[in-house]
Amino acid sequence: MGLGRRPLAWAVLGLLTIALIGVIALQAVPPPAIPTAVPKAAAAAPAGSPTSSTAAPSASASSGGGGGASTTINATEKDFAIAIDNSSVPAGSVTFKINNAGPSPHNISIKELKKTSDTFDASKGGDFKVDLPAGTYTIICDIPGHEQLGMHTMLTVK
Ligand SMILES: [Cu+2]
Repeated sequence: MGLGRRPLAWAVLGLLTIALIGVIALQAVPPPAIPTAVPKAAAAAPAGSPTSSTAAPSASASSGGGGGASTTINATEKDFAIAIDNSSVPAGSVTFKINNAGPSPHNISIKELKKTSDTFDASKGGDFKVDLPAGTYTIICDIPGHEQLGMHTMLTVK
């Protein structure tokens, strides 16, 4: 009677072992799946735009303040032309750094405002500081005849 039962017992044990391995294997698979699912759910929550959209207005508000700017423009004059290195500047204090590359004496004048710098001889120069509101200005040399000979250029202030 022991001979008949033992093969059956081994077979049952074998099936139980296979079943146990199968259960262990099935249980081993789900754990990796759960960790990947949790990060996705966690990542979805921060993506809720209300928090990220509130950050953008505060960043643009900090850059909004723009008051009296102070700008320098290098102005090189010669017979007969004016070259400025910046033709579009913010409203506010503007300093022209004048260099007369000669040979005639020259100056810098804001035609619309009738504001004129000192006149500099050849190889001389100096600063000419003016307060410019927004607008479009004609920069000339106001020595008679020089504008007509070509000493004029445009400056945009905004
Ligand atoms: Cu001139």
